[in-house]
Amino acid sequence: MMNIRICFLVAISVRVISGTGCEDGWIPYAGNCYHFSHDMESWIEAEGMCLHLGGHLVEINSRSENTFLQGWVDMLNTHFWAGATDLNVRGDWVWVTSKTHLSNTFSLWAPGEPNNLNGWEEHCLMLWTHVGWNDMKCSEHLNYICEAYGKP
Ligand SMILES: [Ca+2]
Ligand SMILES: [Ca+2]
Repeated sequence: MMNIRICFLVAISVRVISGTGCEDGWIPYAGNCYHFSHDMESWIEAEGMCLHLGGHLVEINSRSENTFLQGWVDMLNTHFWAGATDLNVRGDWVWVTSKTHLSNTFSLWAPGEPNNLNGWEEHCLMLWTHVGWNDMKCSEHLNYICEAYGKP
């Protein structure tokens, strides 16, 4: 009887997890799925890893999506790459997935950012714990957030 009960509970919890529409290791939010990496990569390598996993580096489209993401970044207490860059045209930040220019859409840089600190060629977007959006050298190795639309 005990075994049957345990099996029943396991079956229910499996159904709840799959009911989110996200694979293991992905967190659901507003219909999309998000993966916070355990490994650290350069920005380019991070985008490659996200593609491999069935998503892209995260594109932050709204204040509510940003609040959700920053909450996890703060809780995990780790900096994470996100999917925007001005590598093509300096100062013209673009989301790599949609090709939308940040000047035409939602953006929420931390005060004083992007600052291209010390002429360090900071051309990739990261989410900084308890601070927010910062431009960072793309060759730095950071954790990264992937986003998949629907089920990855
Ligand atoms: Ca998004
Ligand atoms: Ca910066």
